[in-house]
Amino acid sequence: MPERAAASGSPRGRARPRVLLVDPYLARADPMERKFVELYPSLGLLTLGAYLRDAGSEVGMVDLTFARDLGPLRTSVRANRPDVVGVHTKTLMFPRALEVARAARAAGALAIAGGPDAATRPEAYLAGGFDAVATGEGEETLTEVARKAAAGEDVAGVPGTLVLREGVIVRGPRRPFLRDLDRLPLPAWDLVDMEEYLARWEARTGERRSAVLTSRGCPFDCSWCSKPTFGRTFRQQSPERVLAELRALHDRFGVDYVRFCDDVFGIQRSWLETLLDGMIGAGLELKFECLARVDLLKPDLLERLKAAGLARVYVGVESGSQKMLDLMNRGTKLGQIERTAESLRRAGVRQFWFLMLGYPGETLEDIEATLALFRRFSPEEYSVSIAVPLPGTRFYDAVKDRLSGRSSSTRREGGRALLFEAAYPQRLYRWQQARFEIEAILARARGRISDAVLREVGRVVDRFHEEIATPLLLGTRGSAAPGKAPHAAAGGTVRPGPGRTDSALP
Ligand code: B12
Ligand code: SF4
Repeated sequence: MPERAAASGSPRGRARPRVLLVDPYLARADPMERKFVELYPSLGLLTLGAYLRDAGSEVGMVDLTFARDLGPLRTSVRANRPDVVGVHTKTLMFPRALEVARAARAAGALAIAGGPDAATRPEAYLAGGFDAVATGEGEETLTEVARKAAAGEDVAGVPGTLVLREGVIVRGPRRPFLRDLDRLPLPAWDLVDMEEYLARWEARTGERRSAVLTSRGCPFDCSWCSKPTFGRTFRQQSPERVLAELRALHDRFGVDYVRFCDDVFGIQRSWLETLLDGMIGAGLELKFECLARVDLLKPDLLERLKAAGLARVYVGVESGSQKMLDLMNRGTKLGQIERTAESLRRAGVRQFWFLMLGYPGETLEDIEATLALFRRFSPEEYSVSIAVPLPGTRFYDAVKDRLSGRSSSTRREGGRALLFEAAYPQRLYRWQQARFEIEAILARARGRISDAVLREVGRVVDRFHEEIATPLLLGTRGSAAPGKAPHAAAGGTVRPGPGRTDSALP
């Protein structure tokens, strides 16, 4: 097991710690990139960079997003001799993050991992060669680690970190969350090639798009949602601080389209209204998109959002069955989904629906209800994934004895792998996903092909589904009637949990 010597820092005695931040995402190595991934620089790293600079560190960054391989990292580590190499992690970057750690350690730097994946499974990162893992919010943790490493002091016990000492994990105390997000500096955009990101967006959409985060955390409590870094806290910047960031992006980089990356955008109505008024008043003429909940997107609010530039909304619809929404502890009603989908359609705002199949308790009838809802509203964009039990969630706890042994789907499978023993076999869910795709194709063909033809194709697909595909995939052809969910009992249910915390809500 790789461990650093006792001091666990490079005693270079520098007055100013030297930190190299690394985003190990390599777009060209990601088969999903062209299809789904929307490229933005990591806001986590840009904020960390700005914060560390303010605290007196020298900060560099290697953003591998557009690189061919790890070459730029190796060059930078050799040239800059950093005290600390800080690596951002998401689930699918794990193997490359370990390679970065090896290169950092070979150059005598302390390798520390942070971000959602390292926070979820820190042990794997320590066992894989990292000297330390930061599990929560990184700003103060990394500042302290950098100072200690540059001074040659041991970083064991720093709040918010884990390290290995003689094969045993030493966990520092939990670090409290930052109280006032307005104290965060603007992201250090100069650390990445903003023009490369913006030019790619411009070539693809005609817009110069950038990402902005206005809050951290989410007070809701969906049973399958993993919140590894910010937990169930909810903190937000003031509308004035958000406006300052929007103005800077507009003035410095010509940004004209913003993606608000908040888990849920505009949780507090009064806050949102102030921000929208400010955006209209500032005359920046930005378009924007965000992720919203159907219970918060009231029709009268939608008009104001539209006036301020709303162009697209990601909506967590998840299921067309109220029973399933309740089992997921979504806290949303079918009526709210229908009302929101209708008003978005009337307002001409693009909708991107997230849908989920295979959640415990779901029967074939529930899937039919989801497809019927999808058919009724034909969202412009959507993703239908098979439920993924993420560690640390009630969903995971409920199925942990029935896991397939794989922790995530491969990038190529992208949301199509069944990672636990569910009510039905994986092939059945994949066929159901295909039905949504067929439905979307038929919806797109509307207006170009006659309605009668489309109806007939729909009928043929439904008959194929009922009489051939389902019985065949369930192995019940010629026995049980399809649609009756013969294996449903195996799915079990997840306790919906204690209900959502509305304390931060208007
Ligand atoms: C925007 C976003 C994206 C953008 C990424 C843009 C980018 N370059 O980062 C896009 C659309 C590309 C994306 C893709 C994916 N995403 Co995403 N995404 C988000 C989202 C909504 C916001 C990220 C963000 O900006 N956060 C704000 C910053 C400030 O937080 P942060 O990055 O966590 O950083 C803080 C700490 O984690 C820590 N920290 C971070 N890095 C480091 C490094 C060091 C050294 C230290 C000490 C600390 C530290 O300090 C930071 C400041 O406090 C989050 C949800 C969320 N609320 O975070 C999901 C989230 C990160 N995504 C997630 C997932 C699953 C994915 C995908 C796998 C989805 C998919 N199926 O394709 C892909 C993965 C792509 C990949 N490369 O591997 C999960 C991560 C789960 C996991 N364990 O990895 C999240 C948490 C959503 C969720 N709850 O499921 N995503
Ligand atoms: S609304 Fe639900 S799914 Fe979305 S971030 Fe909050 S808890 Fe997670």
